[in-house]
Amino acid sequence: MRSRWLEAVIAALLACALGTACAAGRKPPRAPIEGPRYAERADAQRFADDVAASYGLDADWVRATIADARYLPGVAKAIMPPPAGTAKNWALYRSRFVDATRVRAGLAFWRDNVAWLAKAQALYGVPPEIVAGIVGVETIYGRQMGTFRVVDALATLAFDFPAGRSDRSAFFRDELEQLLVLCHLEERDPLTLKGSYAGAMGMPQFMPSSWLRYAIDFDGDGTIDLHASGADVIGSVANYLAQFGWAPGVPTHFGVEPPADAAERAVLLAPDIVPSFPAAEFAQRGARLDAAGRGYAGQLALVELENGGAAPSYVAGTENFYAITRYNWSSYYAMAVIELGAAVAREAGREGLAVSAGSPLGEAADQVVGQRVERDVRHLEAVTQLE
Ligand SMILES: [Ca+2]
Repeated sequence: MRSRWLEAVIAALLACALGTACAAGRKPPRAPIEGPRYAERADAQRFADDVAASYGLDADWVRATIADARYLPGVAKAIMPPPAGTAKNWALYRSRFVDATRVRAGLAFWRDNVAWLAKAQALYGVPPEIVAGIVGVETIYGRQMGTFRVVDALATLAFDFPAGRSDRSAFFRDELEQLLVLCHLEERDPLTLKGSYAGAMGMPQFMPSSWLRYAIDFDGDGTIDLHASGADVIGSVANYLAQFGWAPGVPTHFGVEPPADAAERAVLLAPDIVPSFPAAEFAQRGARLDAAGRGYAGQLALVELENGGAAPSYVAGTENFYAITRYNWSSYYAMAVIELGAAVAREAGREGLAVSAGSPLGEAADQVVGQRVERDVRHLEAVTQLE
């Protein structure tokens, strides 16, 4: 059995090496090349039995689901880190994510969802430009949500995590487990869900565990739809950031010139993106904050963004800059979200699409949000009981 499995893997890898889809690099191919199913893998079936027993799920359903999952060579390839020596480059990163196409798509998303953006801001304190920035950087507002079957992607990374980088198979086994729980609770077919090579789903690219814990039915139609409902996407992203410490009314960052003295600069850079110093200490160590930063009462992080061979860029990040990195652990990501969101908000302002707490959803929608909160509480109770 094992040798047939290996033969199939080799055949699939060979097909990948010859195909143009995999040659495109880290972008997911349109039609992923499929390797063998996990039906014959004893470890995968043991996993299925364990999950079924742990959560009281239908063992036949779990076994059949895992048996249908396929090894995807493109997924194993995409999870590998960029080649050693690839210089970080904020200017290049920014140009990929803050461009005219994305801003235009962001404006359309904003226009379609202005009342939901307002509602999310009122309920969670997360500004519309941050929610819009995240959805834009993740998927260009739903245009690139991933073409891999999530069960295939997660099974590949759970059972055949590639050698050559730190092993994260335990993380992906957990996510595969959470996918099964999610599909059981929400009565979804796990064999039809599509996502990224890492198993992230929908417009906001939620992993199954995040979907279970933070996704909400913001429009109250009875289902959480992160693929097509702008309302559910907006409510879920705002809820996620709120749960990870978003502080309403606090800016994400301030302008700063770093200390000229290398030793002082090193002290401020040491905690990386964790806000660790008051404005006064920035000043004592020779950093020059802008006027708003000098008056800020909270802690700050000196964030350095490399620009390849050119001089780095710096910002002073607040707890809200840090909150955005809980969505994706990268200061480059957070800065792209902030700048794309700001660009979309500027365009929306020009069109008179300002979001204010008073943007009307209407009484009926307010009632729906109330019902939603009750349903979310029941949903969370169900998840907690399963755990
Ligand atoms: Ca919904």
